[in-house]
Amino acid sequence: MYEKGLPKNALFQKIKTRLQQDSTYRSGRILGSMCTEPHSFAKQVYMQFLEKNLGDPYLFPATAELEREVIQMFGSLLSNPNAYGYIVSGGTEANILALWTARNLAKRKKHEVILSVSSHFSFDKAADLLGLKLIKIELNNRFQVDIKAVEETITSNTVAIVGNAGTTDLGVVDPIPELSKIALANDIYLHIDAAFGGFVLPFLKNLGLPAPAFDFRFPGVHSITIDPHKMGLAPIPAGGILFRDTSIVEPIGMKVSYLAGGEANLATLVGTRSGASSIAVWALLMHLGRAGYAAVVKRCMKLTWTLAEGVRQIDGVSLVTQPTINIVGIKSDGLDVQLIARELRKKGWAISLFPHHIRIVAMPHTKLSHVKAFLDDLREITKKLG
Ligand code: 0PR
Repeated sequence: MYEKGLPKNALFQKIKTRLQQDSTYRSGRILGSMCTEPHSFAKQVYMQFLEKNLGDPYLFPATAELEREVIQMFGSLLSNPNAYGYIVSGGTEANILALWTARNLAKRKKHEVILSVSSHFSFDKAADLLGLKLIKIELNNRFQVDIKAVEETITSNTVAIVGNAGTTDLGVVDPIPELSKIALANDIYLHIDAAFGGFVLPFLKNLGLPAPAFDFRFPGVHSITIDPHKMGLAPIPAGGILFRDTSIVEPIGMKVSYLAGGEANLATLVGTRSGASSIAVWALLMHLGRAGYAAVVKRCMKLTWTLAEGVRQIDGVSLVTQPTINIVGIKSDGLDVQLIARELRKKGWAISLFPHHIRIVAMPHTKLSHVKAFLDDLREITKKLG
């Protein structure tokens, strides 16, 4: 810090120069991110309400009401208008809240959680924080969790099963109806991680596409993560956690007595938290409506198919699996996928690299010209390496 502050204009200039090395969604080079340029209306709204703090809902009861309405809207999208929940900092916090709830509800001495090997690493964080043992289950030939293995792994220590609705690496949906049956039969908490897929899967049906069902219509499902700051076009931070009803979160609720409006029962991980996030998400849902989101998903799915078809036509690479949502996994049988990724990155493509495949996410900021340019480079690289 300087002794004497610098003028604002000089600082804006400095910030712009300093941030020049950052990637931008506008450049079209970001093909490996699950986030995107926030919708301009959401940005406008967000910036106007930065002072709102939902950590003290009595000071901002009207903002708290908008958050409740957002949760209701998500609830009806996910077949349960009575859902209870919060707009949180992201999928990580949402997943931690779900497992925290499951652990405390179960009231056991040992705590095991069953989930697939392709579950997001936020569950590893949750396990470390909450003292849970994760039992990771292998995948079937469709890259879903192996249901039989889940069933066989249940013990009296199992406090939760996690199902994925849109895995991070391939966008695959686990067999949620079966998981729900298993969870009900064994009286175990079932959490669904739809952090990414939650804003895609409900709109596929509108487009006449196969959409695996994953939501509260299955009675075993206790909670769902659904993140507005991924495919929801909301400014960061905006994750979402929904519980089947308000009673489920009781074991993690904190009664806070000293707030201005009296006692509050708060069941979030963080205290002070952004009200602007909830207001911006509310505004976006009202502005875009289901049709608006369906249009966003349609565009992304068209790009996904163009990409998938392009990959099929390039010698040396192939699809890991047919994409369900706007995530494409590219593998190679003959070439080293790590090498391909390195060459792509040299050419300026920001792609994600998993142990055996490259992941491309066709996001709202992606254009057809970006996909075509990427395919041209991929063709050239595989030719060179082949
Ligand atoms: N659950 C799933 C299925 C996810 O894919 C992610 C994040 C999370 C939970 C955690 O969400 P938060 O990151 O909001 O806490 N998946 C992305 C990923 O790992 C996160 C991401 C986003 C990474 C943008 C890079 C990036 O540029 O790919």
